Formats: sequence, C-alpha cells, structure tokens
Amino acid sequence: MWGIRYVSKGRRLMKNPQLMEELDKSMDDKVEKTKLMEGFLGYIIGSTQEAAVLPPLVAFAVRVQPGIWEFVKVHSEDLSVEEITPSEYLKCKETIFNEKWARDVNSLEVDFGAFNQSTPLITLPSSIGNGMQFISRFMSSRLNEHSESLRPLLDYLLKLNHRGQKLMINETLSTVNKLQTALLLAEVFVGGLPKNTPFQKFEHRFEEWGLVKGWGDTAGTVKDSLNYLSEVLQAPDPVNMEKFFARVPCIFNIVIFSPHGYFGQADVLGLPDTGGQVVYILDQVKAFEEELLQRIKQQGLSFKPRILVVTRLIPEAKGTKCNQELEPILNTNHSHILRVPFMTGSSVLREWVSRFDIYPYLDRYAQDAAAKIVDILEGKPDLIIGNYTDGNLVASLVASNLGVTQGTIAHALEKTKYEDSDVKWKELDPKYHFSCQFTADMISMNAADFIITSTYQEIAGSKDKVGQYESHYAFTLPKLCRFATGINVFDPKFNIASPGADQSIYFPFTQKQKRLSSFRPAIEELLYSKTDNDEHMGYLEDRNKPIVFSMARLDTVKNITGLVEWYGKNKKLRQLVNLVVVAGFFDASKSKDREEISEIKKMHSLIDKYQMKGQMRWIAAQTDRARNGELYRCIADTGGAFVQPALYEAFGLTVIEAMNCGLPTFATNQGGPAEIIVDGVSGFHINPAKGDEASSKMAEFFETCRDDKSYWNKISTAGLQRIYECYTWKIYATKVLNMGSVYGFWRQLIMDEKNIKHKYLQLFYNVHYRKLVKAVPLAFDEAQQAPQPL
Ligand code: UDP
Ligand code: LCN
Repeated sequence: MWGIRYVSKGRRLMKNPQLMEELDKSMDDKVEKTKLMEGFLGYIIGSTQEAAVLPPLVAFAVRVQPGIWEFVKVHSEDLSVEEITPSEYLKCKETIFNEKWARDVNSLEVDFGAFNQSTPLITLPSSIGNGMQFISRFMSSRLNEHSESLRPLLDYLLKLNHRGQKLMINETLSTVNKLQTALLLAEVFVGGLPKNTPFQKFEHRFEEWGLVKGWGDTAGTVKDSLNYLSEVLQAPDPVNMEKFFARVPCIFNIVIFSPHGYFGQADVLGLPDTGGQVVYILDQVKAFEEELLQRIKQQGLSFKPRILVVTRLIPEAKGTKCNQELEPILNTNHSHILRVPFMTGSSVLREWVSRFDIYPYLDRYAQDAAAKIVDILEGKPDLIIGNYTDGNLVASLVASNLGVTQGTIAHALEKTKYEDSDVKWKELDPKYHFSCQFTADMISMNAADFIITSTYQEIAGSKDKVGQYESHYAFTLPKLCRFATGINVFDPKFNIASPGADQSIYFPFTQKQKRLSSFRPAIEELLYSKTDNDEHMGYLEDRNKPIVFSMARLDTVKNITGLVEWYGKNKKLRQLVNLVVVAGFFDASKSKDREEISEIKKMHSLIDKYQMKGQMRWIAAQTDRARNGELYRCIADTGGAFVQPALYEAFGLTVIEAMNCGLPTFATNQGGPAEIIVDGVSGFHINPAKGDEASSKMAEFFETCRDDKSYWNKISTAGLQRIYECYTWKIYATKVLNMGSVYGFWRQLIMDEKNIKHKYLQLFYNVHYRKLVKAVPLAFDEAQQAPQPL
C-alpha cells in the first residue's frame, strides 16, 4: 500500500521526512505499521536520506551510519529489494531531471575512489577525522614490511634541507644500518652530557657520525629526537612515529591562499564574503608563527619562518588596505599578506567580485601568485594551505606545480547550504555558478594531501544529518558530470583541528582589570543612544532589560532576519529582553550583493510589521574586533545572551567568541555549533526551522535566570570551560603543523599513486573544468576596456 502511495505521484525526489509522512498517511493500522518499521523495509525507509521515485520503482539512498551508505531499488508492487551501486542510484536520480543524459552510456562519470589503491580507508565512523593517527599507524606497518621498507624514510631524511642547508643527516649515512649505528653512538654520547648542554658544543662530534643540525637545541631534546628515530627504525610504531615527525625540521615557510573577498586587517569584516574566514586566517597565522618559532628553536636552528597569506589585490579598495601589495600582519614578525591582482587580458580587475563569480580569474591568478611567492620566499614554500573553493583550487594548482604538500580548509562547502543544489545546478548556475564551484571542490579535495576541518559534523554530520564532505560522496550534476565517488569521508586525509578565538581580544567579562574601558562611551552610544544614524537604527526604551545579541554578515543563511522575526512574534521574550543585532547596513541601494540586498529589505519590513521600535536596535556591521570583544562583554554585563540563529553554520566563530567572553550562547543545531555547545550544559541548541520553539527556549532561560540568579553564571562558566578544553589556537597550530610533517612524508611514500591521480586530475581540470569556467561571464569594470577572454 505504502509502496503504491510513493509511486502514485509519479517521478520525484523524496527526502526522509516526506517518506515518513506519506508512510504514516498510508497506514491506518498501527500494528501493521510497527511491524513494517521493525522489518527490513522499515529499516531502509527509516535510514533513507533520499529516494528517487521512478514508478514502479523507488531507489533509496540509505545512510546506515555517518559515512556509510547503501543504495537499493525497491519494486512498489512486490516490494522486492535489489542492491545497486552508487552510480546506478545516481542514474535513477538523474532520470527525474534529464532522462536522456541518465540513459546515455557516454555521459561523463568520474570515480575518484578508483585511485585510492594503496591508501587504506578508515573503517570505523568514530575514527573519521582522526586521519593523522591512522596514517601514522599505517605508515608504521608499511615501514615494517620487509628489510628494504625503511629505505624511503632514509631517503626522505637524506633529502631534508632548508634552502640548500642539509638537516639531521648528511650523505655519509647512505644505509639504514649506518644511520642506526650513528644514532646509537650519538644517543650514548648525549646521554652522558648535562641535559641543557647547547647543541653547538657537540656539533663537531655529531658531524663525525654524519649527523648535522636539526636534532635539537640542547643535549636533552637531541637525545629524545634520536631516541624516537631509533625506536622507529628498530620497530616502527605510531606513537614514536608521530613524536619523531613532530620534531623533523621540514616546515619553515607556509603559504595560505584566500583569494576572494576583501582580505584585510581592518575595516573589512562584515563586508559581503568577508567574515570568519579572514578572522580565522589571521589568528591561524599568529598561532602558526608562534608554533614555528618555538619548534625551530627547539630544533636548534636559527632560520626565520615566513608565512604569506596570498589574497587578491583590489584597486578599488573602499578605504581598506586591499590595494596594497605587501602588508605585514599585525602581532607577527615574519608574516605578510601578499596581494596579487586578478587580470583580464593585460588589465587589472579593479573591483571586488563576488566569490560566486570569480572562477574565470583563478587559472591565471594561480600562475601569477606562484611566481610572486617563489620570488618573495626565494624558493618554494614547505606547505600550502587553501581556504574555501577558490583558495583550495588555487592551492591545488600551485602545490602541484611546485611539488609541495597541500592542505585544504573549506570553512563552508556551498553544496549543503542549498537543498538539491547539485541536481538543480542548472537553475542556480546563473546566480551561483555551482557547476564550477562543485567541480573545483572535487578537484581540490582529491588533490589535497590532507583536509583540515573544524568539527566532526563538517565531515560526516551526525546521526540524523549528512556531513558537508559526506554529501560529496556520490552526487550528480545532471547533464554535466556524475561523481560515482567524489570523496570518501573514510579517507584518512580528513582531520579535525578546531579553531579558537583570539583570547587577547575575547576574554571573560569578569576579568575587570583587562576590560577595555576606553570603548565604553562608544559602546554606550552604539547600544543606547536614541537617535538613528548611519551606524544604528531603532532604540531600547528600557535599558534595565538584558540584551539578546547577535552579529553576522547579512546573508540569507545567517538568518538574522529569522531571529528578528522570532523575537517580534514572541510577546514573552519581548517583555523580558531587548534585541540588538549587528548586521550589514541599512540602505539596500548601496549594496552590490544579491542576498544582502534582499535581507536588508526584509529586515526593514519585519521591524515595521512587528512594531519593534523601543525594543530592538539594528547596528551596522562592526569592523573593530577589539571593540567587538568589549561589546560582547558589555552584553554579558546586562545578563544577556548571544544567539546564532543560522539556517546552517559550518563552524561559527561568533559562537566561540561569545563563549570566550562568558556570554551564555544559543546557537543553531544545524552545523558546527551543535558540536561546540553541549545543549543545556555549556549553552543551548536551537532549531532554526522552529522559530517559535527557539524563542520560547530563550524566554524560558531568561525567566529561570530571573528566578535563580546563579543559573546565568552556571551556563556562562560551563561555556568557558568547554572553550578552554577544546577550542584554542595553540591546540590547533600543534595539530596542523604535525599534519604538514606526517602527510609530507606520506605523500613521498605513495608518490607513484599520487602521480597517477594527479595526471587524472589535470586532465579533468583541463578538459572539463576549464570548459565550465568559460560559461561564467567576466566581471566588467566600467573604468576600463571590455576585458579580453583569458
Ligand atoms: N564579524 C564582525 N563584524 C560583523 C560581523 C561579523 O567583526 O559585523 C566577525 C565576527 O566577530 C567573527 C566573524 O566576523 O569573527 C564571522 O565569523 P563566523 O564564523 O561567525 O561566520 P562567517 O562570516 O565566517 O560565515
Ligand atoms: C566560514 C563560516 O561559514 C563559518 O561557519 C566559520 O566559522 C568560518 O568560515 C571560519 O572557519
């Protein structure tokens, strides 16, 4: 009966809630329904994420556990079940959108999984995101295989150098046996020295054994490093392997790509496309530099590290420094922003271009950037890290061109933000150019040596929700390309390294002596003055009420307008608290960003509709991070809360900023914040699809706080504890630099396989991706000639 019901409306794509609802409607008999749900078919339907209905068949994409998928075809009449491949499932799905293409045996199908022959996959969903540990284990067994297995490690060490200066060992140690003997002699020797003896004191002695700089700065550290390697050579094990690679002097220069947006250190935040990614990278650079300096010193070396953040030079910089080629990064000594322009033919593109429209510029940009980088660094970098689709693609091109280890960071993968954006790519393409974006994502995910993610959910989601990367396992862009395997979340390249918030800016409101009281008058004006101006509109009549606060770019997905509406509709909440939101600006005619324009208009209409004057303050985007830190703390002073209402949030830096300031936080359960906050303990989850429920939860919280004064402090303290345990930049930098080192060796070990995949990716890039890019119109600068095609 239910089978018939599914097919009765003809071809369509159904999601789980729809499947369950129709099942419910089709079965009056509760006993029969329970029986069905307990059986095999019930299990299939319950775990199905999506079903392609092609009467009389229904093809199900069943998610057994995070990352584990099965695909089956069920006949609606006899309910017979047949297992099918991901490719067959995708063809069923395509049939709904483009039958001719689905049936065409020559349609383009890509299976990146076919290339992972010698790299084993993780098998336990609970181990997803722990790739480095897994690789260390696998490397150990690889090096254990037979007498010659250790040779690649020796070769790797023999090649180790920085700008021509040999490190750790020299060419005299040409066999593993010789190396082992040298280590033995050296270990006995340093064991006899006081631990703090400087390396220089016994450097000559070491050279006699073929050992050179890089083992450590003192006898103590040198002895440990020697011992880790001796242990690895004796019987490779993952623990010593990781410890050894954390010591290997192989990373001095890092390049970080983030081409899009306004990338600057001041006056850029809150502009379209310029949000957390910029904050993340600037904080990341500081953390990397500190960690590199500490490591280089510990290695007994005197090289200076260099970090370049490579972004786009925008001549029309709107008062920011985005038109400056080289800018030192504040609070660092060896890090710079390098800006390379987008070229159209021989002229420079002068204006900001939306991240969705920049594909035509990236190929040329990668070449120009690579040349500049090599010039400035006087050689190749040791590690290249990309950010977001554009940065990751450029990172892949440059890393493959220079032969450098590559890591990628998504921040957010666009595919999961818009329902069915893959199968409906054609409809969305004029606005978003997803055909280019998803294809570029596939190229860089597959090219990368390792992938850095902020949370587990980003990779593999949760019990009920598909992860961002997981949604790229098998997907299709009908009439363009079928990805029979896009990326597998069990690939050990996936690692979780969560970012932190700059704790010199975001510190608890209770640290009175550190508070930035000089900002108080400006913040007082920002929150409470009664007149409207360019920076704020609306006012707060009763300043004794706590403030519910939010801050984000004015994008649809951030759902600031959603929060305004929830507040507007909830009388109780309006009685208990005021609402303050920092987002975008007020004049839609001044924005060039499609989404921002529509959100600005919506915001005005909601304020009118719910008559919020006197209870709500709308503040324009704030670009001063130090002042924002104090702003969070001033909100905490009112006994308020922070709300992150996004429809989907990849990670959510504002969540950890607010928590670092001791502000109780309500955050979306869709995405990263669900993992950051333990609901009811270190903050609260809210469901953005259920606004009434979310606003009631907030009202309940403030009622409880009114009746029990300790409750607010309890949540505030638990939030801080959560941050200190899991979300700091120090933990992040240690992990990521270790990844650079471990995967740097791993890529050497599997070089043959890497080369084959690399050739395939190159072909795919040249033959397929470039064609898609040609369909993206070039941004046109009025001030210059019509641009030449690239
Ligand atoms: N931000 C800001 N001013 C604004 C809006 C946002 O300084 O008007 C900052 C915010 O403090 C955070 C970052 O921009 O550091 C936004 O990061 P998040 O991860 O929350 O979101 P994203 O914008 O990256 O999607
Ligand atoms: C992009 C996003 O959308 C946020 O969720 C992240 O916090 C930010 O980048 C930094 O990774």
